Amino acid sequence: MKKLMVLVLFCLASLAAAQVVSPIMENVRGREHTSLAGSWNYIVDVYEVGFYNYRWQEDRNGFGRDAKQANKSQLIEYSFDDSPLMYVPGDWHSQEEKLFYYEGTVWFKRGFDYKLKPGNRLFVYFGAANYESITYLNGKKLGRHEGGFTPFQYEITDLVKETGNSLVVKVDNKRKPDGVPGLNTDWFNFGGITRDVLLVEVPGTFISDYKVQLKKDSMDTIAGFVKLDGPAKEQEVVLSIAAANINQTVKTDANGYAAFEFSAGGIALWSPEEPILHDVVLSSSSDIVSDRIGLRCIQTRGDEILLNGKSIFMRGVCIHEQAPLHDGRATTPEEALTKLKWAKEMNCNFVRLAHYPHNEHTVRLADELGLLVWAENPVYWTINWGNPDTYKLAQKQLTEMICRDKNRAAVVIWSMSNETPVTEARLNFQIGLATTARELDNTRLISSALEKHYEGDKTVVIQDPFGDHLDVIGVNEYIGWYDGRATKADGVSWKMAYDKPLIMSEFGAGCKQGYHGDKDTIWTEEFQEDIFVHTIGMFKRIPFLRGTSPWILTDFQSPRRLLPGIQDGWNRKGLISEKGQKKKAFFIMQAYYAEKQAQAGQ
Ligand code: GCB
Repeated sequence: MKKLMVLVLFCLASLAAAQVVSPIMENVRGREHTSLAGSWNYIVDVYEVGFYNYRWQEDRNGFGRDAKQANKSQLIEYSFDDSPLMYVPGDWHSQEEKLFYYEGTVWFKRGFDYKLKPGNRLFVYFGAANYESITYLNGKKLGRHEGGFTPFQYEITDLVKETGNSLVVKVDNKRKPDGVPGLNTDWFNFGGITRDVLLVEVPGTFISDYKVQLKKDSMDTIAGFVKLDGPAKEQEVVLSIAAANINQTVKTDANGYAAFEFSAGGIALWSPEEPILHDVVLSSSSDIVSDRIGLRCIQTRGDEILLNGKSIFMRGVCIHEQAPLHDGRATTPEEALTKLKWAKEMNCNFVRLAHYPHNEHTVRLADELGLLVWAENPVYWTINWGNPDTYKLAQKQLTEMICRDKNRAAVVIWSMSNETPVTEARLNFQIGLATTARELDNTRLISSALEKHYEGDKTVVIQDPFGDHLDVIGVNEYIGWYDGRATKADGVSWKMAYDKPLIMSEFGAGCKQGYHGDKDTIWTEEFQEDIFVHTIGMFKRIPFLRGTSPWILTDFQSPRRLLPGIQDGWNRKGLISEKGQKKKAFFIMQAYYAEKQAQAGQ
């Protein structure tokens, strides 16, 4: 009975998600916007006094009120204006030494002036804040958002003043057993307002959301929708793609929604070799928004992955959102570009953006550069599978990720999770997520990085009941590192229970760049290199292998990695060090991918 209840709950939650048009506006940078990047005042609030202190119970907004002393005898025990400054977007650990290991609440405040044009509407948009945030404008609570890697927005049309606005954000990065991710990860829990904050001005009725992509399994039919938000919901919206002579008019219904489907025969398709993006313009009588959108078809056939009808091998690498050349979270497009260019230099056509949704600019750059993307929901290792609230949170973050990136041709895989041990509760949870993903976007492939097991000591078997629900099977393996020595790979063969493509979504070994020795000495570049050599030898014997993404492009900070003199707080499995120096294994992957590229004639 309990089992049934859980399933019913997941199904209902999935159905609810199917109604969701994006909770955030599509293509926020394509609108009139003002960045609030810069110095914000901050208050470190270890004891949560800004929120729970009895003095604030009157309105429960505490520090959110940004109170100022009204007379010289008034007691107010905080002051944003006299507090130190920190750069937003950014994490607090890399900006203030005292906060390096801090996990808790920090309050941020930024003042601004804004002259809103009559009839227009204003939103404050956050690219992400890790992990939970509560936002206030001029003393009024706008809302709460949970999940550290996806965007959220609040309308502030009726609250904004021409001068002296106070925007306060409480950000709390405490890890929680019921959170997504949960208590345990292998990356640094960077707290802060880690992505852009924008003021976005739009007309009274505006084009809030749209999807312009090829229809599932088609190479010449565009299918999608447009959604208006505001009082004038029933309008004609024109979709034009000038380069392809496309001009389609649709009429939105009483909900401001119109679906469309039309032929775009002969339109140039996007691929890693030719990452063609079309200028797409959507215009209604009150609004106009343009975007650069690629069109491509991704499918599977048996154990093959087909891009625009052609079988491909995905030459990838995993990437964390670690800054490429220093401590801290990567926050700028330049940093994202540095890392994606390293992937290109390694002859990649694919990046696995692990283990959570990365910055929108990263995905847009992948579109421009021609890199296929595996985008991942932060369901990592073990989370509280039995808790319906944890499920809703995972589903919400998945929804926010898919809504944000649904127009990016580069994204070909939605990954539900990473290394989640098989149990029944976990299976129901994940089936619910896969169902949601398909309902929201049936044009992309669904995957997950699964675990595998051995039959005897020479046969690796991939058999996980969740595999039945995936289009592409992802598997992480560490032969030579966590699993025996490098030469073990020579005698191992692989068996899979599905006629589906396999991506080896992780493999690798730790090494300190510049530390040399023989191939039997752990942490040397030679030890890591040797593991890659044997692993690649093994890959060549797996007939259903359709892609690989080694762990990982660059060394990244992780509080689990403590070995003095070697790790010092960094996971050292990077192919490139935290200072941008390439390790020997980088060149092994580069050569393997050059060979794969030559075989494919690309
Ligand atoms: C894994 C995880 C990844 C870790 C990596 C490691 O299997 O998926 O998040 O960082 O192993 O270095 O152990």
